[in-house]
Amino acid sequence: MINCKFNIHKTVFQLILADITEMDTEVIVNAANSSLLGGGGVDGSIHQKGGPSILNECKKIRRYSFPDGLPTGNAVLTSAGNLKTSFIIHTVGPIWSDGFHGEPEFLKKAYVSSLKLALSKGFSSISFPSISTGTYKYPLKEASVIAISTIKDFVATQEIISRVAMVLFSIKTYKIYLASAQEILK
Ligand code: AR6
Repeated sequence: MINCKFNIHKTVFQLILADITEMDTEVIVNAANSSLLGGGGVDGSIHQKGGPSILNECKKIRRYSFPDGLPTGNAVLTSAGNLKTSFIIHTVGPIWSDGFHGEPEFLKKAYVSSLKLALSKGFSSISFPSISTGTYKYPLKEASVIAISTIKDFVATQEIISRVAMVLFSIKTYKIYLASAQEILK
C-alpha cells in the first residue's frame, strides 16, 4: 500500500492511496451533496457498498433536521451499514466556480465541521476523501493545502483523535497531497 505518515502533536496523519470504503477507521467522511440522498464518486461508492440503511438514516435526517437540505460546510452522522468502519460523517463541500464565491472558507468549514463532530463523539480515528475535488471541480493543489492546514490546526488543539487519514483515489492526487504535506508539516 502506498502510504506516508506524519506526526502532528499527538496525532498520526496519514496519506493513503486507497478506496475510502475499505478503511477501518472508526469513522469515514463522505463528500456528499445537500440532498443527502446519494450521488456519484465517493458518495455513490459508500451508499452502494454500505447498503440501504445509510440512505434510510439520511432520509430521516432530511425529514427531521434539514428539510431544505444540508447546507454547504455542515456535517451529520450516520451508522455505516455493511462497511468496515462504524460511522459515516456526511459533509458537503463547495462547488468550485472561480474561487471568489467563498469556496476556500466553505471547504475549510467542511473539514472543521467533520472534525468537530468526530471529536464530540469521542472517535479516535477518521478518514477523509479529497472533498470537492471530483464532481465539484475544486483545484487539487489549493484543496490539498486547505485540507492539510485545517487538519493540522485542528488536531493540535485536542488529544482524542489520534489518527487522521487522507484517502486519495489516484496516484496524481496522492502526489499533490504529499507535496503539500511535505511543505505544510515540515
Ligand atoms: N475513495 C476515495 N476517494 C474517492 C473514491 C473512493 N471510493 N471515489 C472517488 N474518490 P467526488 P466532490 C475521489 O466527486 O467533488 C457526488 O456525486 C475523487 O477522485 O466524490 O466533493 C456527490 O453526491 C475525488 O478526488 O466528490 C456530490 O453531488 C474526490 O474523491 C458530488 O459528487 C472527491 O470526488 C460531490 O463532489
